[in-house]
Amino acid sequence: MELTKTAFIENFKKRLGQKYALDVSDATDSELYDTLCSLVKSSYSAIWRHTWKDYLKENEKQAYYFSIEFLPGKLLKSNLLNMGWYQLVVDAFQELGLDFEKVAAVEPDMALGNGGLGRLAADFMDSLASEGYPVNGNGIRYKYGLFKQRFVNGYQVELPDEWLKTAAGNAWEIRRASKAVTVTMGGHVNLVQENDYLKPVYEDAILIQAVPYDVGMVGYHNQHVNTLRLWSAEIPDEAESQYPTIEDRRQIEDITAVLYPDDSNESGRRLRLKQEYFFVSAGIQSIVRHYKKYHEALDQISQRVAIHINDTHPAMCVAELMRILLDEEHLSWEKAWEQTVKVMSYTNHTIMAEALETWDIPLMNEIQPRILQIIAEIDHRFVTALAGKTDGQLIERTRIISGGKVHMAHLAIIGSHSTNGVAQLHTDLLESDVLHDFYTLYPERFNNKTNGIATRRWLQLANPRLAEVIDQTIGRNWRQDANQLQQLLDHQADSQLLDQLVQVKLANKQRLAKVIKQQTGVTVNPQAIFDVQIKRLHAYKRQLLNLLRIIKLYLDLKENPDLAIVPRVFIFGAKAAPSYHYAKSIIKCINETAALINHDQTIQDKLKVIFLENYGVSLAEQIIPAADVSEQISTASKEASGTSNMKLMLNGALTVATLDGANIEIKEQVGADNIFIFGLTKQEVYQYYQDHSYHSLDYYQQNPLIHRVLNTLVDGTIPNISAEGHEIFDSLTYLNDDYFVLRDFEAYLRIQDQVDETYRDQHKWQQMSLINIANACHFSSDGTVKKYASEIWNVRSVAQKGGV
Ligand code: 26Q
Repeated sequence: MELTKTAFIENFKKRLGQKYALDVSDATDSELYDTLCSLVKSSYSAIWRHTWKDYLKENEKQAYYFSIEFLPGKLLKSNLLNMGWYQLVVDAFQELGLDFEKVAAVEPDMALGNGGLGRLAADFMDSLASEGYPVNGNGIRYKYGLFKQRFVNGYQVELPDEWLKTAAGNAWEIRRASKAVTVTMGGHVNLVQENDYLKPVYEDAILIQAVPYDVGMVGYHNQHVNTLRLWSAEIPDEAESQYPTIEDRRQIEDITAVLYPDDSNESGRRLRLKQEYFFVSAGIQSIVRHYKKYHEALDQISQRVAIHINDTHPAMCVAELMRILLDEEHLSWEKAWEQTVKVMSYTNHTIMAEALETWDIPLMNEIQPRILQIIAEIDHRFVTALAGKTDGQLIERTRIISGGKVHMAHLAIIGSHSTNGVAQLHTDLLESDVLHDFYTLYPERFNNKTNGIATRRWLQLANPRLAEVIDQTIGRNWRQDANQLQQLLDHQADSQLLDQLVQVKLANKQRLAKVIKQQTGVTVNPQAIFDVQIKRLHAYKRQLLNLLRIIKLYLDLKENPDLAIVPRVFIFGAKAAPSYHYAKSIIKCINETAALINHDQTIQDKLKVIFLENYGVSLAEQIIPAADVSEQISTASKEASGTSNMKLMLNGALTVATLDGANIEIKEQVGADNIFIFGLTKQEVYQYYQDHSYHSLDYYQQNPLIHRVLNTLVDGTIPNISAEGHEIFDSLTYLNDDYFVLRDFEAYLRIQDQVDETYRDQHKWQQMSLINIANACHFSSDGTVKKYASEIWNVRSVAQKGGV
């Protein structure tokens, strides 16, 4: 792949001429983008071919990461970086008189995920390729990704994300019609005795053509390209005549039309279950077909194949592999089950009880009757095997089918050899509480894998200025091995370096200030503290705690305009699920508070509140490098891990945090002096649950400050929120404040005072920032996937690392 700038320019001009019959000076950004992608793609396609051919030659065990969400964002820069072309292309574009950033901005975000879980899957794909693991992704090619968010009168409005309709389309995918499989859904099934097995005979079932679109996942400087395979639902050619009406066609095409927004409260949507079975069945069929091409014995499949179930959404993998091994390959139940459990592993991403997925039995029967039969048989054998050996109530609590519902987490745990949480505290809670019954049954299956982030995207690409300063300080090896970032710890006293960190942060804040000006019209002062909370809008994440403090500061400044506070710009980015009424009310209240404060001349530059529209991967890449303060303030025990905490830390922000999720591990890494911890602990939260001694109304009635702040929600101080303000007021008082916002309020104020005080000592602040950057390497997803590979999947790295 050695390439010179001159050769690249020549290739580029030639390709542009071939594709569009244009000279560089006449082409649009979109045409330039498309040409560049096409060059990149043809350059890695030979490596891509070799990668999977080598797997075969070496008879490598391969793993498949099944996830209903992948959230890669843009891929151009990431591919250029990983191929070692980045700087060369930037230079070449400059020589051609082209604006590389403008051309790169043409690419639509691939937003096939909601947030943490989908982005984690994308960071894992980057790390798996970069570490040379034979691991491929399996998901859905949604026609519409996560909705686009607009604010109208301060309210969230959702628009469709038509990412495939943009001029650029998806330049990275390859449609592989030849690899299509047929997914069977609906109808009825009868088991007919044939020779020595039962043959399922389907009646009135619908056949769906599952067509894979493959996206290359390019490893960093290692000649290794894995595959992200995304499935699209189509009408099978041979069945064209069976689907005469437009309605029938739509039924099929709808399956992969839209990504469901994270909505843990609403369940039972038939289309969602169809999506789950569709990509599970397509993926498993394609794995088995591939396996059979090169291996004989399906009763040994676990030696060559591992399948990962990312949250419960793909939990039907267990039943689908059983179906194929039983119905199509005629293995005995015992053999099939033994292999299935060895093949499967499962990650849990939530402890919120209401988010644990269940499906009504009649619905499951309607979507795929054979799968329900198999799940019922797994359930029956589970109960029978335990009967008499364990407490009957424990069996009732852990069985897969109960109360008229199929419990997907139970299916995933019983049908796999590994269940992991995503941060130590989360795993502890699974073992001691949420999944305690399963832990008593299968203690050896439980393990922790703390989440991680891809340092290539979140530092090298998002923050090139910081990356360069790091290069100058410790050399470039950290680009290949994130652990080297720890060497920065030897430079804590280097005041020249600390000054450089200030300059980098300032430049990044200026860049973000431009984005803010463009999007909101508000001018922010880059000298102020940039205080950032970016994550989905959820009651447990407590954006409200942040808002109440902002209101308090506003009231203080109105009372005393000369109050000496360190100026702050509060920056929010968050989408609310369209049906999550309460979360949308919080958005409205933040927007109205922002309007009030930002337009109040007396406040000047001391306080600004910015809620950026349409938070997503690309916006995160702009915000994170500019952050001074990272808000990680969920109610202790509720945030399974969090990953924006890791990204912000890596970019030198200091964390204000509760002892929740991975925040605890961040604290362990940087030390208590280099993070701002406050609030209830998990133990204290659980104690309140036990003794019911929390009465939030008392805090409102007895604490004058809380009284004054909450009143602004209902007394007209903040305009245009009469309905929303009352709704939130009531939730915090009469409805007893489920997430302990009022309980943690004063502790939050105190810790934020400490933040101010520390910021005034810039030397101290920059030192703390450096310690955070250095220790963020513990949260590199390269390290995380190595543990998945060796401790769960038993796959090995097959690529040699290249240079930096
Ligand atoms: C549920 C029902 C119907 C439709 C969709 C859903 C749905 C979709 C997405 C439910 C949940 C999700 C996503 C959950 C998620 O992102 N969880 C986060 O996972 C991160 C990665 O492990 C953690 O860091 C976060 O703590 C966790 O909240």
